[in-house]
Amino acid sequence: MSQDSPSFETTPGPSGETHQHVPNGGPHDAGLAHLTTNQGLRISDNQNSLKAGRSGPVLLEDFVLREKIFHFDHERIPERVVHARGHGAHGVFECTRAIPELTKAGLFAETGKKTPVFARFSTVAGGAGSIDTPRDVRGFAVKFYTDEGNWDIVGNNIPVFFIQDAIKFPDLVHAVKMEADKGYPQAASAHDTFWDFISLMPEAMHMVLWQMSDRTLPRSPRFMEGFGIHTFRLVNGAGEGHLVKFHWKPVLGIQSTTWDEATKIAGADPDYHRRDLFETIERGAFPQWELGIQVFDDGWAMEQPYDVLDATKLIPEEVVPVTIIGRMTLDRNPDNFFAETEQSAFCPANVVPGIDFTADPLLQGRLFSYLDTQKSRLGTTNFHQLPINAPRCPFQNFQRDGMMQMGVPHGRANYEPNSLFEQGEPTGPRECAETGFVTFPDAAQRDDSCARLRMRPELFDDHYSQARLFYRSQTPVEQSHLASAFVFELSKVDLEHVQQRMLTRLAAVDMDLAHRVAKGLSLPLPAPAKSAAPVFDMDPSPALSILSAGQPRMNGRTIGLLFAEGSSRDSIERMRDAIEAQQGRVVLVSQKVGLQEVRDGTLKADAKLEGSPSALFDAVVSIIPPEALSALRSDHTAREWFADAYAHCKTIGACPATLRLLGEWGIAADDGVTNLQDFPHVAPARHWAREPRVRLLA
Ligand code: HDE
Repeated sequence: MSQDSPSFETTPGPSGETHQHVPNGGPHDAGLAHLTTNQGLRISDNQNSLKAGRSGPVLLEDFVLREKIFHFDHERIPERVVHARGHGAHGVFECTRAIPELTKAGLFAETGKKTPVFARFSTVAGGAGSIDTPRDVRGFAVKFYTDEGNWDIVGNNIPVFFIQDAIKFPDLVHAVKMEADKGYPQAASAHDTFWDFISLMPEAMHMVLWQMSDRTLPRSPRFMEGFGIHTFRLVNGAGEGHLVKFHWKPVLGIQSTTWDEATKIAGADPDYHRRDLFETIERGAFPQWELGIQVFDDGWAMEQPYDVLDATKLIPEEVVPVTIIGRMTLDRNPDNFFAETEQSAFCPANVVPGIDFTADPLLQGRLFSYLDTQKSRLGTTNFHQLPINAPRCPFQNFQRDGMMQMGVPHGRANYEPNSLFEQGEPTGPRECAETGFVTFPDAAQRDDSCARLRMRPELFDDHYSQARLFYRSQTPVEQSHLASAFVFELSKVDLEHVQQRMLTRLAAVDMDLAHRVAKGLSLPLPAPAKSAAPVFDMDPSPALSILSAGQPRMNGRTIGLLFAEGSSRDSIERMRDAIEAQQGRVVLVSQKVGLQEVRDGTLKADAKLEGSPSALFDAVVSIIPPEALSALRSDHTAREWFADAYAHCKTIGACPATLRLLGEWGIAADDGVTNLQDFPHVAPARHWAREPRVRLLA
């Protein structure tokens, strides 16, 4: 490590990467048995403050108390202005297909090359203490600690964005966050100001269709796609550039919950997603995503009917296929949420040689914002020295001082060039024309006038074609979810002129969609809004639909198994084996917790029925003896457990006694209500044909 970089010790972590610790004898030296003050003084009593006499007032002299309270008073740091609620994990990225012909970036130079990563998933609108499952876009940010410096893909789980130009971002965020006068709603877009703004921003139409789709109700980050959104630039060793879009594809497949499920999960477990990721990693079932790229050149881009630098547009995978080049495995939870996840600072401007930006005006604004926000959130320009943010490769320059400087630079030279010599060599680092980062010279190619204009490129004016593409690429079930989400959100809007205006926008997207939403709101269907550019039909893209990919698999899913005293332990264990054989997981649920007498021994319940609604599981199965029926009959939670599983279109595995109970409760047997034998084969499937029987859909 160079003389200028902070002198942290490095030790290998489980992913083979190096993992930085606070310097020797630091505040969290695990080897130290004694409690000390921050000055290293051993503390004799951590229970009582220093008083004048046994019951006398506390003395100002008590520096141990004062130091402890002083530090506690300042424990909180400002939360992120957006993406405040998030959780993350460490892992490793492995290049599975080298692409030196496209980029000189070292992490893609050889197949098999491994790079440590830290990933953080987040909601956008809610505060740090809000819930994990609101209807919201999810952040998907990954920091690659490469040998050539840190590279961050700071993306979302949706491939497009609300706005085209960074200058609108503060307006967007103000509109979606809690209303300025009321201070509510928290973590919700279903309110006046959001839809007022959106209905005035036709460029947001494509994104709001994604937002109203099931994509914003992910089952957990493990089942989420991620996207870099913007078009970036790859540059190879010969200096040739290609345009690129980045995609993360979850190995377990994409899956979402229903809206009703998401709201019930929010009540039962506000930490559903962070718990899911943490516990899955603890169990060793490491989640994985494949990194894919869509590569195209400038000439092709110029021929498209949309502008690839417009972040409200995507390139269908059917047009430019996604090539998989690597795999990310998250295999280590943070040791400390604050030190790592909360203090992690991502920045789209963190790139490495071989990866460059484009002139996308949204991206360009982001290049400024992230560095700036860290100064107010982490309090110092030296946030890059925090272990979670520091590069794992040596780094050094002549930036000096600042608050909380951890490095102790050596020598007199703190400027460059200098002619101070040490052992015959000039002191300190020098620029490197051969291997240093060089900006790809494409900025002015598109518009050689280079006039300074507050304008957008012409193709940015088409706001509806891709929104239409998205709607028409969905299955009928997804279309009805989408229309219902619009009805729900707009039903929370008190301003009728905003509802009307939004309907004119939807009519410009697709008349069927607008008609369904208008009907749901009992409003007349207005004429479509005028489009600033011609709207055209694109070929539907099945890759944009979640359900087109088929039914979910058992791998990575959780099954709730209800049992009672007197249940057959043997049947329960056979069921568990069959589920685990397919990499599923079983949670044993009962009306009581702890060890229980069952027919052939004892069995310990993992969870109490009350507090473990079926919304927390991917499917449910019930193995109960007839004598348990009367206790279950009078238990409202038990009834809801099955009724919700049914309403959320989940598979219900039922023993004969359970079937009787379901019959009494009017829960109709259908394809998704199976016997115990069939259950493990169909369990994770959703039975959407049931939905119109249990829900009024738009
Ligand atoms: Fe961000 N965004 N953003 N954003 N963003 C932040 O940076 C910003 C945008 C995204 O897990 C902030 O450290 C502007 C698009 C993620 O820590 C801030 C614009 C996309 C995260 C900021 C955008 C994102 C952030 C707040 C419009 C998807 C969380 C705290 C030009 C490609 C990263 C922070 C994490 C966080 C600004 C638009 C993704 C204020 C100005 C588009 C995943 O700097």
